[in-house]
Amino acid sequence: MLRKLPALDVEGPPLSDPRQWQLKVDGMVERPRAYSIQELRELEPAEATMPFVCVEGWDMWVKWKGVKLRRILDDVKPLPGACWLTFYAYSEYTDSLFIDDARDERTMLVYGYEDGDLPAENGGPLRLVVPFKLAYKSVKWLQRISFTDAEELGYWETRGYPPEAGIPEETKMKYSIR
Ligand SMILES: Nc1nc2c(c(=O)[nH]1)N[C@H]1C(S)=C(S)[C@@H](COP(=O)(O)O)O[C@H]1N2
Ligand SMILES: [Mo]
Repeated sequence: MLRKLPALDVEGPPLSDPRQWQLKVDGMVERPRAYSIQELRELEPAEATMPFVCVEGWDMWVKWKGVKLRRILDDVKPLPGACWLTFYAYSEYTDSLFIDDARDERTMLVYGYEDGDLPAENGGPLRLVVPFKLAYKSVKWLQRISFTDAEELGYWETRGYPPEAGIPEETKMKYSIR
């Protein structure tokens, strides 16, 4: 039995109706578009139990369900020079990823958790999960992804946390994270 995932955030869940939720994908792409949660659920699903490591000193295995982010890249077709992605929550919370990390097999847009829907307190209806980076990269309540030619520092990164968000070596060993 896995431990329950804590709810840790600066803003708390939005009040908006999940059925109205949209993910917009824009910026330096050939085909900007929006997805409803239903449209994301119709794409090939991915399920994986992966480590989740918070900078505050907790880490655990979590079973997620969603779609691989690379599938979205195949749809929108990043333009040459689009090397970074910025992820926006409904709030002022943001973070960014280098495009190679966005294409990594393990990077997911998540709508399911432990065989159910992703709870609102953990970022439902939709969050990013980047299991090989510290969890502040894993933006909850994801509403927009924008492709850019430069790194845009995230909420915690403008407040002093490292933009690489590397997981400490001993924790990487514990979970065999490459
Ligand atoms: N929108 C939003 N996403 C966020 C955060 C936040 O404050 N707001 N906190 C991050 C941090 S620091 C952690 S550890 C994880 C916690 O995810 P959980 O609440 O599902 O455990 O969410 C990340 N994503
Ligand atoms: Mo965190």
